[in-house]
Amino acid sequence: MVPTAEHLSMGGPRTLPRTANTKTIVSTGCHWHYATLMLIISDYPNKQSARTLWYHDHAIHHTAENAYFGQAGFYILHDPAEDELKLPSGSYDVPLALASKQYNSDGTLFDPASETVSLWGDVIHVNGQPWPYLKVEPRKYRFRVLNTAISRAFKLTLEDPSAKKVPFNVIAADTGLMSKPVPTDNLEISMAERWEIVVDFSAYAGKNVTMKNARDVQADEDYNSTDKVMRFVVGSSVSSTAGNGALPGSLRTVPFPPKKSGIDRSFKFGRTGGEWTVNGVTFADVNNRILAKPQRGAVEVWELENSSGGWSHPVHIHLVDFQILSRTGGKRSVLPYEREALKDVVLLGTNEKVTVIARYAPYDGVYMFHCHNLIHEDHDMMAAFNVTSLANFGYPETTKFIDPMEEKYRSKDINEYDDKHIDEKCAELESLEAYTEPEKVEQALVEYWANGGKGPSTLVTSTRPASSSSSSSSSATDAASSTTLQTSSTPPSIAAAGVASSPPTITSAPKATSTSTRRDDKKTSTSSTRRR
Ligand SMILES: [Cu+2]
Repeated sequence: MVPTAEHLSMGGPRTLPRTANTKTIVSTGCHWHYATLMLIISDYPNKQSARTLWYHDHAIHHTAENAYFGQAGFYILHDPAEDELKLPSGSYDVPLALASKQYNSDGTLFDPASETVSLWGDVIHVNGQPWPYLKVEPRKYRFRVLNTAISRAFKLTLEDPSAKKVPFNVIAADTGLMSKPVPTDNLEISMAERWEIVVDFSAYAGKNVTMKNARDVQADEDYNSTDKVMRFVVGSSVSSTAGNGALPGSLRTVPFPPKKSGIDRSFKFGRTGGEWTVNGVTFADVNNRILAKPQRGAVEVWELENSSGGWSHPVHIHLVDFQILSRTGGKRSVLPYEREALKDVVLLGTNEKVTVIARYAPYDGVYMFHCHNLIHEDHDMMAAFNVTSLANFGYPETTKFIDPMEEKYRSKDINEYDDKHIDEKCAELESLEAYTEPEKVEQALVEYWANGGKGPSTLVTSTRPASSSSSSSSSATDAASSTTLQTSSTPPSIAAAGVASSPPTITSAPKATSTSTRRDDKKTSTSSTRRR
């Protein structure tokens, strides 16, 4: 049994204001119908625009192993505006959760629990299957690509049988649709990022299209077959032409934050004394781990710097949707599709410095930001920021999530899982009235800051008494897609794509990547297990 704590990685304004618990709230194997709870608690923050969210375990110091062993899944929101675009839908809208695993010689999964540096993995999974294939029709598909790997970033390409790159369009990111489709022939996706792409297979009827991963992605360690991801086996007939038209020239008006110059805060993601740190602080440093106190609703520019040498760090900021303004110091600039997107994760490549702008709203309270290499996060590259309250705004919430260590939010042992106890717990959660009217809160904050921050400006925690409850309905939610990917046990014919015709043989399995002893900075940047 390992401790778990849920986290809906939605980054958007409605992220749960939870900091990591230090005690078990539920244990693996318990009766925990996450999706059911979502639906029962109508006030769970589903009031976001259409987007591909995901949830994963977030128990302190156990996030990597729990997510790695499967406590992760898609959580997809739809909305009418997106439906009107007539994008590929239904069986032509396929979530693809990438991962990278390492197996023991007896076929069991290697346990990353004692890993402190990175778990690269040499076996690429998609939706839980190693190197699978998917039968597709010769038409357009929407793929919601999510990287659930705990340490590996991908740079994806699609190749036809002659190894020629297949072009595609990127249409959406972590927080939903981008401004417009961005054509590309490669896609960089680091851990926890979501990028949605539309691929047109119409020119490939009867052929295979293979999703490949580049070599030498950032500073990640390569193995024999980590350049292969999955294959699309394109059939010869199309059973429906719905959603198969030309992509719209514009997808939506993305709510980018108002422009602002200057840098409000800087954070260095580094390696200090054998620990992964943010500005030299680890999450275990309870008294110092709140590194910022943005005022509620304020727009801030944060500079994120990778100062750890030969590593990359996907930085995830809870609560907010941010825009990537600049990327300097490394080999890349802001990528073309990143320019059109609002994000909740951004990859800080080797030596890179990235600036992001966001409105710290609508909720106040303590939120985390951390590296989404989950090994780094567990050891202990995570910090917090406290969005300070503005009093007297008439917010409807009866509950202030200022202190996650408040007794009523503390982890508790749960032993009763019958309907009665579940109903009681749901009623208790519903009574918190959390997130009931985010639109009103957003509006009040925008007006407040549009007036230069004047008005009811006391930066204190509201002491407003509880208001009567107001109800609201949740948006439609989907459980993880039921789309099934086949394993490659009966591989399709393969032309000259340079891919083995059966699950590729691993000729260079990972050496002991587990390093229970912490290494110093110098050693980690020249790890002897590296391919390069
Ligand atoms: Cu990291």
